Amino acid sequence: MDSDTLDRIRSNDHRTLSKVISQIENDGNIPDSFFKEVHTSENQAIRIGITGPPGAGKSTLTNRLIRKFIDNGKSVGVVAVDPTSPFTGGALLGDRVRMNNYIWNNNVFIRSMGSHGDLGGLARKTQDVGDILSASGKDVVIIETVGVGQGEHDVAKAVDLTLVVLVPESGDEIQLMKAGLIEIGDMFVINKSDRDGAGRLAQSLKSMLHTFTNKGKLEPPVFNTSVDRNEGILDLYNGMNELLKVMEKEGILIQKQLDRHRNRVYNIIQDRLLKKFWTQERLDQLEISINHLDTIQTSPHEVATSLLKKAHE
Ligand SMILES: Nc1nc2c(ncn2[C@@H]2O[C@H](COP(=O)(O)OP(=O)(O)OP(=O)(O)O)[C@@H](O)[C@H]2O)c(=O)[nH]1
Ligand SMILES: [Mg+2]
Repeated sequence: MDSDTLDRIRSNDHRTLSKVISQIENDGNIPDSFFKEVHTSENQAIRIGITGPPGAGKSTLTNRLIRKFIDNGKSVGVVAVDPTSPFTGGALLGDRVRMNNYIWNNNVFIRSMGSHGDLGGLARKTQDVGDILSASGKDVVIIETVGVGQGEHDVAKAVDLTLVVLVPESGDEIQLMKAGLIEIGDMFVINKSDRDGAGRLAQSLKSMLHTFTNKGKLEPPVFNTSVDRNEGILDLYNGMNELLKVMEKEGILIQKQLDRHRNRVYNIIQDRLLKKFWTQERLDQLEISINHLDTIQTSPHEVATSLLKKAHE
């Protein structure tokens, strides 16, 4: 990683962006000094997370929002995070094709990123990629991720504003609560509102959000869209900008950024300690210790303690 690379990132060279992002994705050893430089040249892009169940219309919506942003003179970087599940693999390929419209546009950069099975690391990597896109001068960074589990929720937390996309079939309140989508959303979109049940879900969602929003917190707004038909996009776009303004005024944005900073330090240390601990030798020791039927007799706590003890010898 040389200073040329940094200059090329700052001058919005998309090929360099792509190369560096691959390196982050593959856990290439990028020195701290590089991230330090990236950090100082960050332009504070607004980071928007778009999450929701598979097939809810997140990519179609992202496409519409890209159009709105560039029509308003903003540049956009998009990361579509693929938790490498067999269910999203095919759809993601579709995303790439659909989002290809912007390939020659210097104000739009789109990338997908996989987890290689390491969901924990994905949140950290997504943050790093966000920094790179921010340093390239993008005004807005959009992170699309399928909201199905904790790992993806962590990714959703890597942003300033989380938009949860639901569809009329997304289920009742209890299911939504269970999926953990309620507490991560700063705003909600009920897409495919051309279908039955959209009005009903919007109503029950609104009353649920009203009940569950703590005093002093902002109550997340709910929008209905049919992104396929380009309906409701303008309201949503305006609503999002309005919400960002309020969040800034109320000090919520800065608080989120501080929380993120704390989390990142925490995650980086956790990742590094784990990596350092699990040397090939220790992995081998673990394998040996579970290779006997009588291992079952030894408590996992005991095995862990013994491995940890060896670490200090
Ligand atoms: N009826 C209807 N279909 C829609 C609407 N918006 C999107 N779709 C369709 O829903 C399908 C899924 O859309 P995507 O944008 O790929 O959804 P996604 O949430 O990105 O999907 P994953 O990334 O696979 O989770 C596509 O066939 C869209 O054409 C809508 O408003 N109404
Ligand atoms: Mg998608």
